[in-house]
Amino acid sequence: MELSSRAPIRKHSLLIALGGNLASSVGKPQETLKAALKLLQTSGAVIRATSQFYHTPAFPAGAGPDYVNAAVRIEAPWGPEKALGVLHRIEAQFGRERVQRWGQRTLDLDLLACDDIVLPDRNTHKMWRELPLDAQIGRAPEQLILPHPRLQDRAFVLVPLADVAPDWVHPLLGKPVRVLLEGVSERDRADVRPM
Ligand code: PH2
Ligand code: MG
Ligand code: MG
Repeated sequence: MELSSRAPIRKHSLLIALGGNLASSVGKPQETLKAALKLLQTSGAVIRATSQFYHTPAFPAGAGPDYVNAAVRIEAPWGPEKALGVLHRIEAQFGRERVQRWGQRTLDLDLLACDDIVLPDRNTHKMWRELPLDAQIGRAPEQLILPHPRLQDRAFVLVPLADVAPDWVHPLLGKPVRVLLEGVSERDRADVRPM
């Protein structure tokens, strides 16, 4: 088959949150995060922007050592499911074990958004987005929800995200990251400290 007759590979713009609060085989969380960025590149992603690295208190409060959090904006020929697979594979390479929801971890790579894609649909998304905090602890969605349903709630996600994609508009909330950040408390924002 001739090259020109193949369907063109679609590039996606992906927003990814990085976090960790336990040492891995490569060292402290910041070293793990840097190594994960390299693996994203060798997996075929082009990194368009990397945030500063931040120290953040574990959420929920008291749930272990402080985290290092960051965010990246990448371009890659991966739709949401494929991207999730790549992220899980990289997490596994750094010894991530999925034991406890919101438990301590060496590396957490969360897909925050893929272009303006909404998954699985607006109504299901709204249900997960508006789930009260106590219900969130006992219920984890089985299907992929995009944009990440907690994105707008957490300073440790929004502060780094504002470094890499301040103008990305949430397709359901209709607000750019810069404005979503104004929705979290001054106190939560102050807890996110550049390293
Ligand atoms: N991730 C969690 C649970 N708690 N706390 C902070 N500070 N940063 C995180 O990335 C984080 C968390 C679940 O993924
Ligand atoms: Mg997470
Ligand atoms: Mg995760």
